[in-house]
Amino acid sequence: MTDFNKAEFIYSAGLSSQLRECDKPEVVFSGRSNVGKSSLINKLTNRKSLARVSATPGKTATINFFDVDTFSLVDLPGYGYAKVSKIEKQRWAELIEGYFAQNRSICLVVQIVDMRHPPTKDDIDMIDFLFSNGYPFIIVLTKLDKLNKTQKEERIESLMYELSDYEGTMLFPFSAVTAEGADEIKVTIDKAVNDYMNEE
Ligand SMILES: Nc1nc2c(ncn2[C@@H]2O[C@H](COP(=O)(O)OP(=O)(O)OP(=O)(O)O)[C@@H](O)[C@H]2O)c(=O)[nH]1
Ligand SMILES: [Mg+2]
Repeated sequence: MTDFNKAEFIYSAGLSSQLRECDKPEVVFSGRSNVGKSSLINKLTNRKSLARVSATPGKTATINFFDVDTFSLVDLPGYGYAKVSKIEKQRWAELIEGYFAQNRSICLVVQIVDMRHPPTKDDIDMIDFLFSNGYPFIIVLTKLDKLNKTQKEERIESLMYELSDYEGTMLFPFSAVTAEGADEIKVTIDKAVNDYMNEE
């Protein structure tokens, strides 16, 4: 099993033209602004502030790359935040679309959804994009600590309907506060990296 604690920041890209060719398979973290992408990366790597976290949505405005042993973690800027300027939104779209348009070595996309609410229209658009283009992906349901047991069960049941078009998608409830779910996610990432390398 990979030691996720040995993670290091490599670089940030603010424009897709700044993206470097991949030298390692990439595990990509995608989700709407403020959903907890950076917090998940910090929890998986056991670091307080490897990826920057903020109470202000729209914190991650660049694509940030972190290396962990044989693979890279890619922190995407969040989509769907209403309060940034149109120009800023266009730059984010250019960045995210530009990233996926490149022929990158993506071994897994970790799509993050707030467990308290049904997926937003933007979430569904993103999941649709991943599904229809055949990207390997899992869904991490974050902020689990904000739900009690009954609420948790209700949300899981509802998600079965909300995500019924994407059969076979694995769901991982997770909390960046309690770290519940972190080990399962790490095992899944590890397996995706190994499967990807064995295919090559
Ligand atoms: N209670 C709780 N709060 C969380 C959890 N994950 C993230 N948060 C909080 O949610 C806020 C946003 O977290 P980030 O990790 O910065 O979210 P992000 O998706 O990287 O946001 P952008 O970079 O803006 O796209 C912060 O205040 C976090 O502390 C969680 O599992 N539980
Ligand atoms: Mg972030």
